[in-house]
Amino acid sequence: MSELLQVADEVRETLDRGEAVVALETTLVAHGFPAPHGVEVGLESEAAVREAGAVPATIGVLDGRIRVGLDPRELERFTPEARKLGPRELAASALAGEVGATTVGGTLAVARRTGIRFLGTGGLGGVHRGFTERFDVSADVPTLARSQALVASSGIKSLLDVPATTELLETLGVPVVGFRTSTLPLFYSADGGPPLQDRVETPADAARLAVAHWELGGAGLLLASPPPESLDVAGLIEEAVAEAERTGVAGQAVTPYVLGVLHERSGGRTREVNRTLIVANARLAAEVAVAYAAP
Ligand code: PSU
Ligand code: MN
Repeated sequence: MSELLQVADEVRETLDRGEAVVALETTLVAHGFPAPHGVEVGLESEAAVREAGAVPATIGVLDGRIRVGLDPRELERFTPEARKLGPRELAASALAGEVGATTVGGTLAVARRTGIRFLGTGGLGGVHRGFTERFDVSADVPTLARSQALVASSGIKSLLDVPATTELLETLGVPVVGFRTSTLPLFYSADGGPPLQDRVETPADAARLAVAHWELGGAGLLLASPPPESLDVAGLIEEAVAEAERTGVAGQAVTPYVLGVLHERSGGRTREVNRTLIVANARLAAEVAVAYAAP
């Protein structure tokens, strides 16, 4: 295991001192944005985590190892050619010596092995639209249900079937908690989502809730924070999802395809909102991690 999993010294030392660490994924870097914007978003997210007083641990597969904590030059290797890794692909990709970009699910699986409890992302993966015809549920959800970790996101990616995903999260016992909101943020847009029963007003309250949930043997929680800038692109999403379906784009390719179409058709506006919300969620995850680590 020690051979396969390589934790950066700074991350290891910070964890050993019981201080705040936030896991970040590499799928966003490789596939969430057209190059070179993904790397910029990754670096900005790391900077936001540091500003909040935590240490970033960006996770990905390089040179036969599952790496926890990457330097900027290593981050640049996560180009669109990188393989997208959910939890099931981690081992094979490492053994094959590929460059592997971890999704939220893949990142959580590694974070769990490493003892990292906080992660920031854009929107959680979930139940894809049209799942009754063609089953497609992101491994993000079951992996979160198995990990004692809190994920800060702007809700669930609204290109998915949001009601079906919230039902599945309930089935799996994953609390969905609004951060200063009483409705679920819809990724690009702050409003219009289903009501949430639980909300918190501060990172310290979020940390307290996570601790209580974990004390009861619970596992993952989703902390849902509205995007700093809100954009209503429901029509464009319909269009892009229908187009993916028509052109036979399926499985792991759906999310990057739809995000790409949205970025293009919105004149780059979805890309800008996506960037700001990812960085804000990285910062929020760090603030909760810092509150959790505080004596
Ligand atoms: N959030 C974003 N952009 C993304 C993703 C999340 O703002 O590209 C990625 C994450 O890596 C997430 C993945 O884990 O999409 C889910 O993909 P799938 O539905 O294929 O499991
Ligand atoms: Mn899928």
